[in-house]
Amino acid sequence: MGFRNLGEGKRVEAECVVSSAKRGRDGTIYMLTDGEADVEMHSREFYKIGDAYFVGGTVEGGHGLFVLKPDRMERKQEAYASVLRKAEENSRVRHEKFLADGLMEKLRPRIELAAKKLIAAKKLGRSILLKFHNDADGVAGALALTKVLGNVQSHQQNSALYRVADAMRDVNVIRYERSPLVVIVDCGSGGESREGLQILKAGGAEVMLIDHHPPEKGVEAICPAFLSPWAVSEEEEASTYPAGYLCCEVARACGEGGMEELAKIACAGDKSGIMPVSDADREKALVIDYMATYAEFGNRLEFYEHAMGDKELYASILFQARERMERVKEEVGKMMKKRIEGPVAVYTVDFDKVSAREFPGKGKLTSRAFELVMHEGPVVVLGVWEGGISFRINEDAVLRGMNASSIIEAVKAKMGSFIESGGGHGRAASLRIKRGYTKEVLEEVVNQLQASQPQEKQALQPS
Ligand SMILES: [Mn+2]
Repeated sequence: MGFRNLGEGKRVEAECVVSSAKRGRDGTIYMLTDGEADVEMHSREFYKIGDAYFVGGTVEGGHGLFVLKPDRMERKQEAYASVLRKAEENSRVRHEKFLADGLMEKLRPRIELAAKKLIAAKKLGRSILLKFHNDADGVAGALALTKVLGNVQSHQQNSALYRVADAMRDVNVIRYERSPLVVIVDCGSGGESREGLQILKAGGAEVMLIDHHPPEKGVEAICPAFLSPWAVSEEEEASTYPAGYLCCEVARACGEGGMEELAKIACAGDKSGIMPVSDADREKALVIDYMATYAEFGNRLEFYEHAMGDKELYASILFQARERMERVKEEVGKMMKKRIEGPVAVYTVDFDKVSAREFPGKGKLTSRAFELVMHEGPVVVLGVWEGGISFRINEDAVLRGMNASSIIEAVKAKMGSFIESGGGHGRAASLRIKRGYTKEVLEEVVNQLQASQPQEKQALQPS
């Protein structure tokens, strides 16, 4: 018999978890939850938040203010999982979303599952590690989740992949926690992440993945909560639902208000058109991108909140970021070379000749170059530097069969020993190349793009 329908003098026995503790006038005031309901308990003993017990006792008090007077309190850690599961099932979520298009309707159960898990995790004082990608989308998503979770441990992840090395570090962080939940935002599902996730899971973590990068096969099975538009769609459009936006929907489902701004920053940062964004949203995304490029691994979220709230700092970063963008745009334009005439034109830009330092990063530089030619019919732009190639492909070219991740897979299959890692979306992706082999790999990429050119007869009419 649990903590529901308490009454004065009633005898209660239940498996429960200590969900909070605060100092009272005479000892500690604990809150116990059995996953369905809560009850207060006053005690001079020490009980740790997150520990599971079997409790027996009598209810005292009345008028809805009941306190449990225990006569039995026994550690029973094996009860934790079932109390947690009940708490998740009993979490109430809000159903209305910012967007209710076909894809989002299909994603609704996954959003609500993520929300229930976060509500229950918060309620049970569960240990949470929040990992977020180092760009505006990842940061906006993580900020949205902290509105629900409060001050949890958060680490910036300076890669879209979740590598084995990341897993090793994270397993070390969580190894003394019981039932840790690791939430990964805007990274971690793409190619070469599965092995890392597998190790993270083996290290004791429950993994919640909130990402919109095309997932590597087998990733979903590792994550009890897998919130990815690719889970419900195989179309390229799945990539246009940014992870930060998905996090805002999760936060809303948890009952948080005021998520619209963060959702729009995520959309502005990832150049997604699913929500209308203003110049102010774009500015904020630019400021976060700039900061995230310079921030070290493991950087915490408070840093971003602080800068967004500090007018002088914000204005100064915005000024620097814009100035850098402008200068780089000019240089990039001069450096672009057409490698293939068409039907799908292919351009390359050698970034080793551009004076950009860390910001904008190579992906953003490629986007700048892409913006200069993206309206000139079907195009592919390759940003190239020693050790990497970044791909941008416009809609017209995708319609003609060009796909960045397929090209990358073909190149990997042919010269895998030169490739460190590679993957991404169909329209935007990147390759990391072993030092000294960039030229050879670029030639192969260009050959693949040549081989993928549509035959004149099959070429689509311009839409
Ligand atoms: Mn993203």
